[in-house]
Amino acid sequence: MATMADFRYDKATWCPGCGDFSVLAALQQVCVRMGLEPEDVCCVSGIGCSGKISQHFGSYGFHSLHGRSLPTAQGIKMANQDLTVIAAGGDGDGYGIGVGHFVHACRRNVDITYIVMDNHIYGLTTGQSSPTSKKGFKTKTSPQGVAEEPIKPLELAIVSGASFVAQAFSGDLKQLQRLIEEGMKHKGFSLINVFSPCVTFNRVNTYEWFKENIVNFDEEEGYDPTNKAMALQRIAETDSVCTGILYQEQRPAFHEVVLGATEQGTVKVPLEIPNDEMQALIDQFRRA
Ligand SMILES: Cc1ncc(C[n+]2csc(CCOP(=O)(O)OP(=O)(O)O)c2C)c(N)n1
Ligand code: SF4
Repeated sequence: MATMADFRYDKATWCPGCGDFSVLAALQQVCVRMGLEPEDVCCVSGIGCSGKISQHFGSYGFHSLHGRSLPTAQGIKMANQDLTVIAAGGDGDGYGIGVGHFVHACRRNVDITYIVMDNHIYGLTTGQSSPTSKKGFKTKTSPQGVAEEPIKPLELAIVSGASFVAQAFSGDLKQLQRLIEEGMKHKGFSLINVFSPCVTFNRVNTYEWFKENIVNFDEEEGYDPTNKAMALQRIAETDSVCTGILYQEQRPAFHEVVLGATEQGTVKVPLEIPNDEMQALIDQFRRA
């Protein structure tokens, strides 16, 4: 059985105190707890400090292009449903350049888990505003304060059809682990947006700030994560500063819909095409 050490690869190069350390540790612990082996898992990331997670995590990995972790991860899952596929990256990566892929992944419901390390800033490129930066936040690219409204990833995910939407905080490792595990067990697309403070470039959304402001829906009496209207209303009431399983619904995963129960992903299909099938294909083109 695999141990934490089996899910370690190289030494993480994040700044001391970066929230991403907790996300990596939680993912490693959950994989061990779920009895997975490194060869059962594939971690796909985009570009950014957070995107380095696929180098630090000791499973199959793919460090994809900026904003492109989701199409890559979905392709891997469709090719091989036996793999547990994790996509991971930052708020800039996923909700900026990658936001179109995000919306389509939500409605498609491919059985992957998407972990976004949301620090409300671009860390790797040294502190520009990101799509989740709050209005008025002063950064290198917004010296007078961000002028736009922020993207709301939780609401966007829910209205786009995501079947599992959760939010966690790097400062609460226990809940973070539980939510990642629930997301990985969920059959379909799961988003875990993690408040993961950038201690170097974001001096506003700090650990202390999150601790003071977060409302934990897992502990809220009467909160029903299967009630979409309630989820949207309560998230808005906390200005999205909430944690827990926020929304969950059961519906078939994409591979079950398009491949059916008996068909397998392309990785299991023999490489050779029988001559008669090839001839039929050529004839079809000749007729066209
Ligand atoms: C096509 C393209 N555009 C821009 C960049 C530059 N770039 C690299 S990382 C990044 C932002 C990363 O921010 P975020 O996703 O929030 O991750 P963090 O570093 O904060 O973890 C940008 C703009 C790039 N690598 N590729
Ligand atoms: S710059 Fe920020 S996000 Fe990047 S490693 Fe350092 S603390 Fe983490």
